[in-house]
Amino acid sequence: MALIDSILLASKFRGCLVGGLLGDCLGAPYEGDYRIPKTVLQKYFDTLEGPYFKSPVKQYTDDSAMTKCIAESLIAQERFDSLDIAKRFVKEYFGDPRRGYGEQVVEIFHKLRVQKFGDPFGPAKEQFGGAGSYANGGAMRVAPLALFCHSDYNELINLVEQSAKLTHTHQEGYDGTILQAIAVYQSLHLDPKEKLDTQNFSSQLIEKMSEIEEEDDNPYPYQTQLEKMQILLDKKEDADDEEVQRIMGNTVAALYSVPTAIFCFLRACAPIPEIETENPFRRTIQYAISLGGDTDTIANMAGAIAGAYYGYSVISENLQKHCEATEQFIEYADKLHKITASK
Ligand code: F2R
Ligand code: MG
Ligand code: MG
Repeated sequence: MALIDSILLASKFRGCLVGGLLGDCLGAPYEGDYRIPKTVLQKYFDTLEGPYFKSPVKQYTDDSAMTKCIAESLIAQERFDSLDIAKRFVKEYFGDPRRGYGEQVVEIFHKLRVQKFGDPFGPAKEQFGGAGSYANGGAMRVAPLALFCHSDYNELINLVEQSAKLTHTHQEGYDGTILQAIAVYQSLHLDPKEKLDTQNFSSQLIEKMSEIEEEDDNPYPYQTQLEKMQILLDKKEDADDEEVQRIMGNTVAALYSVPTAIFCFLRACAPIPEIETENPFRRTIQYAISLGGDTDTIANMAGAIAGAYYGYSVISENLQKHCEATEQFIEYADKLHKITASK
């Protein structure tokens, strides 16, 4: 792993949180679409990135609303506090419920409130008849915690699992959250001036997920999905979008969206046909959205990983100006950097 100095690390913190926010805001209008023509997205991004014009900001969704809660809790408590995070989720949801939350997760917020937070982990265990949620709601909000634990891998795994289990007790739900956090962690520790070795990046993820999944009941679903990703990345001829959708998936299931987001980041290191930009961060989120399905969340997760790798300086100012709460997310990143620097 490269030695990352404090200035670069601060930029990576900002890149991660702002990158995730932009993926959410820019991907949200397309959430649920089957696939979005590359020409449509090219025009959308060119217009937003071009000379600034005044227009209503693209609003963030539940992805960033819940990310905000985790960031604010870590900043206020200077430690991981599951009860505090649960309280913030509930306050945020009831204060601003129209952010496109998952259909079932809101039941947890109701129960937590009625039960006065007696057991912050209790209601999540009752979801889906006791099976727990396997969706990507834990992964989409985990970036601030990955930043907070950037210097301690074991702490990262432990706290990320706990953060997920406030809402996602299905193995695929919390392991997907861990995978997203590990991808951010790996990106933070790499020097963006050196060419990214995509095969090495994915091999390291596979190795780490095989250790995580060793302790689970089901046989290695994420490891298997990441191995498929590696084959796609290695293809001499570009995999077409239909093949990527079919193999990686683009749904709300964590298993079919977290590895997809990682694929988007790794694939977008190099040019992609019909995506005309020299900027690899923009290419990442533009590509993620073009795959359709859970566009806000896949672009959010891909954006957080890409931002943690490239740093803030690569993210277009004009794209930022068109998104809600950018300044707030920069502030979170700076505060988290300051707290972790003094830990
Ligand atoms: N909810 C959405 N999008 C719907 C449309 C939003 C629209 N644009 C609007 O503005 O209204 N997006 C958000 O939800 C995803 C994250 O979901 P989360 O937080 O994980 O929620 P939940 O409720 O736990 O799971 C979501 C769905 O997944 C299926 N599911 C999960 N576990 C299951 C299980 N064990 N068995 C069967 N189904 C399971 C269910 O369909 C859940 O409703 C993000 O995309 C975020 O952007
Ligand atoms: Mg959303
Ligand atoms: Mg979504």
